[in-house]
Amino acid sequence: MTPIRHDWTRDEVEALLDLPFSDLVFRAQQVHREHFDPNRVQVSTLLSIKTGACPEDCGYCPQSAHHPVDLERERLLPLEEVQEAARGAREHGATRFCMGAAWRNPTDRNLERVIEMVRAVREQGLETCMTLGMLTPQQARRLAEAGLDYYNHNLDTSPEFYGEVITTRTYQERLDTLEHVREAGMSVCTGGILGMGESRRDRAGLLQQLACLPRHPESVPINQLVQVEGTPLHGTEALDPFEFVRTVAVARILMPQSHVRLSAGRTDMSDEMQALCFLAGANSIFHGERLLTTPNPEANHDRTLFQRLGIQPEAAEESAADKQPREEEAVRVQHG
Ligand code: SAM
Ligand code: DTB
Ligand code: SF4
Repeated sequence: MTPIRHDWTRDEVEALLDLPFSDLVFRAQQVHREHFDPNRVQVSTLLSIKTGACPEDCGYCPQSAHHPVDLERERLLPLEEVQEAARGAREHGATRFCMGAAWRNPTDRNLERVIEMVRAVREQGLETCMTLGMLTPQQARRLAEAGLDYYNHNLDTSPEFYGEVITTRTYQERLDTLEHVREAGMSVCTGGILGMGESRRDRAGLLQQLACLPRHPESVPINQLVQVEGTPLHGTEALDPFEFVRTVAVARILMPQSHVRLSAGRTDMSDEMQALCFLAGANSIFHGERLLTTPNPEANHDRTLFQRLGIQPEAAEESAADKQPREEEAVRVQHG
């Protein structure tokens, strides 16, 4: 069994990314089969509960108020609309409902409203995830008490490249929120974006940060940049698809027990590239025709792709296994 490590060096991670493609994918697939059924993929659905006018200046994001993007802004959605969207997601086979808000951080008043949303979505039998920006320890505790299962908060890239993409917050602030989420007892969803003009060493830096967290994130979204006109990163040279697959494979090797999510950017990927990502250990996707503000593949297309590859959607109870004590904790208990 592959040992669970939290002490990867940047050079070790880069050496994995440098492996011949077939050797790398073979290793990733071996690790994948030790921990997961290779023919099961977890399915989540996304809803933007508050859209646009964000005070942050993230260079990739169409929702930033700093960029001249043609985007309809929306205030925090009424509870009924969220309930209706969650019902639709469940009917389409999603087991987790992820709600995103274009905030730097929620105010305490906003927090009250999103807590009602968490309760309502849980009542429909779905797992819940939110991404609302930075949280204080107290806000994280309140969300956890309301029953929020996952919190998404991406590190996005390496610490060195971060300042090239975002200037309104620091990497350390991201790490701090992840710590608050973990301490409150929620499952952590954190990953990054590829294709922003970063180097392979930056991709190694992102993966090293994720794999050296005190406990691996339960969910690791790997996004490909969705290029939106008006954002500073629009026009960035596209990433070689094999480089994307390599990064997925190394995420799988470093974090053997985590769900690795093939996230944004699937509309720009061929079916063959997505199949390579699954082979490299990706085992989660966003399903539904919209991500937050940009398009996602049509539901029918995904259904057909799953059928062609013999993939079954994962049942809710299987991903709930995330909440069981895992191998790394069991080991700590034994020695501790
Ligand atoms: N405002 C909160 C935050 O930044 O944490 C939550 C919403 S934000 C839109 C969630 C994540 O979406 C970002 O961390 C980023 O990784 C991803 N994202 C945003 N725009 C993207 C794009 N154009 N392409 C790929 N991923 C993107
Ligand atoms: C994540 O890593 N990707 C999702 C989710 N977490 C919140 C967001 C992707 C956003 C893509 C651009 C948009 O649709 O606005
Ligand atoms: Fe705001 Fe999040 Fe977009 Fe950054 S990524 S501009 S914080 S919505």
